[in-house]
Amino acid sequence: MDLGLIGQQRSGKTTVFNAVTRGHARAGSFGGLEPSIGVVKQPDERLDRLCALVKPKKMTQTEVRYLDFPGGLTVRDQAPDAAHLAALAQCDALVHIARGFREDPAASVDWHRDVGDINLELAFADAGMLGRRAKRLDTGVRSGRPGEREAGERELALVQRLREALDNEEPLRAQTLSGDEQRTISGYQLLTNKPLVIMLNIEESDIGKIDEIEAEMRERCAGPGIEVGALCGKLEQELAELSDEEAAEFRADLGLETDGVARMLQLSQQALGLITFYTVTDPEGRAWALAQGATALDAAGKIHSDIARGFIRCETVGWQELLDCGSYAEARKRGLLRTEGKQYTVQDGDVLHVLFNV
Ligand SMILES: Nc1nc2c(ncn2[C@@H]2O[C@H](COP(=O)(O)OP(=O)(O)O)[C@@H](O)[C@H]2O)c(=O)[nH]1
Ligand SMILES: [Mg+2]
Repeated sequence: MDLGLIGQQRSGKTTVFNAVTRGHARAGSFGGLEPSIGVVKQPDERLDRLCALVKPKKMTQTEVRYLDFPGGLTVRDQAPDAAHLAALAQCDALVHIARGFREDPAASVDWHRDVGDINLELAFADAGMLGRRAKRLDTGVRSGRPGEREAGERELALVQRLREALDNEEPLRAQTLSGDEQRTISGYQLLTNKPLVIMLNIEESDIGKIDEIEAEMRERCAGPGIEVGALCGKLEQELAELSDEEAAEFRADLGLETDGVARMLQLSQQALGLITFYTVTDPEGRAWALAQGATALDAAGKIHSDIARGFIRCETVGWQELLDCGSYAEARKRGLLRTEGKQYTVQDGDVLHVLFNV
């Protein structure tokens, strides 16, 4: 999962990036527009507890990559760099770090305005992309052979529909598209169709009001494919430099209940519509990300294509049920370890064991 950090200049993107990656980032070239890339193992308490029970030799968390670009997305006198937009288009979701701290008393803090500005920037990039596409399709339709012409006309109609949506200030993620239409635009390098997480980077003195702040954000920004949250980037960066125990203690002293970084990861996963399932046997306990609504066969395919090909059936139990039972044997005895077929819709938190034959 690749997450691209976006926002105004000096909104705290690099600060949050450093907090998330705990300084273990692969430093890109900071001179040009090359992003820094940080690979983060997603903390997962459920996996920790499952591994503590089953005691596999190895524990593997899901991985998330964060991309941090030098500069912001709104450059006052010039359009955002095309390479920057193209790199963002490769991401699975965008995380907007909005400025909510008052570092400089003279600077105005207005996260709602900033979110609007950045969304406009993304919509502008998409409108440009679709406009160029429309021009090319139009030429193709005029000169193409009859068979090609029909496909071109269909695509052109779709592109025009999307352009109208943007003109009406609707992001593409709010559009209902068929599977075919989604496939068509998947190669377009669009941005407003991506899931979006808006993280407000707040002042340390506001951490007591996080719930209130998030409620207001939800009210003003909610929409399909959008998640909102608040964190204090500077504080999270400081906490990231401590050991887990020290950080937990510090957090408790501050009355900060949630780990801002873990929360951002969780919101990203929610925006992407992903669930997590587990495979926990010796030698490895592992968490896997899967699209909501995916089947046991899809899950098997994530693990290995051979396992999907030779799929016979799977056994599954909820993570909490397994912990309550204390062992697979006990879960089986109590009838909680169920046998399911290929078409079973995997639930978030399922512990799966696929039986296969190759
Ligand atoms: N007070 C305060 N300052 C912050 C916070 N996050 C970032 N900053 C400061 O804002 C400035 C810009 O941060 P940076 O992460 O480089 O922003 P970027 O341009 O978006 O990458 C730096 O001086 C940070 O120390 C925060 O949560 N609170
Ligand atoms: Mg930066």
